[in-house]
Amino acid sequence: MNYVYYISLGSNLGDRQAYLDQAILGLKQQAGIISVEASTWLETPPWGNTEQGRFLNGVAKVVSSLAPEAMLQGMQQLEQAAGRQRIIHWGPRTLDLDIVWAETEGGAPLTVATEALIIPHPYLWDRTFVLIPLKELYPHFTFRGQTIGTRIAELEA
Ligand code: PH2
Ligand code: MG
Ligand code: MG
Repeated sequence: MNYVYYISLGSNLGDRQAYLDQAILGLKQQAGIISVEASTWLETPPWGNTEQGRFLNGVAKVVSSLAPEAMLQGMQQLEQAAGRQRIIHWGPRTLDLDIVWAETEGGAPLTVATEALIIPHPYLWDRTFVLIPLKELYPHFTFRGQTIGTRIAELEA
């Protein structure tokens, strides 16, 4: 069975575009990955901890035979390859990859709630830097009875 993962990518340190490009390339090269489609990249003000530089953000749609835990491991390898240091929670980072939404190829939503991984991402529905690129790849996405377009408009109001 294959899974469809929607992965949020972000960088606000160093050559942000290069880290993101490298991450997309790295995803494509991993075992168990069937396809990778990236959104356009957008520059966004920092959300949460606002005392840091602007981010470059996007979302990738990844079709994969890997179960969520294995998918996460591969993503963490890519973060480490980008020299990611975990010092400050929500602090500056060279590369952050988060699974924000996942479903089966048949379209059945996947939920995971372990110490290491929560799907859907707890802040999925609160962050325009995730929702705007996600809408590009998944225009008919709905969550909690609301369309993604309506939610973006609400957050931007
Ligand atoms: N990631 C965070 C915290 N704040 N803000 C923006 N604009 N983009 C991010 O990717 C981001 C953030 C924690 O993961
Ligand atoms: Mg994150
Ligand atoms: Mg993360």
